[in-house]
Amino acid sequence: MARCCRRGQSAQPKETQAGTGTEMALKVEGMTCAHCVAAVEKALSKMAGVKSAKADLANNMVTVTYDPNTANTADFARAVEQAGYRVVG
Ligand SMILES: [Cu+2]
Repeated sequence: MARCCRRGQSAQPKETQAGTGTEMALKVEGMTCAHCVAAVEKALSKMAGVKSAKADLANNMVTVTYDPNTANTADFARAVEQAGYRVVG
């Protein structure tokens, strides 16, 4: 079995307000294939208050749309790390 996923340390995410819900762009290190993208999206999507998570392998960005009253943004980096990746910005 290919070993494409790695573990890493945490970093501070950036936060921006956008329309309905709040949108946060996370730069995630370690995504190397479609499986990685799916794993990161799944880890974030299943969190309480998260409306959607969209990962872009080309630029290593993950856009999370969430309800700021429900989701704890500090947990996003932790969820990404538990999936085996690292949030770097
Ligand atoms: Cu992968």
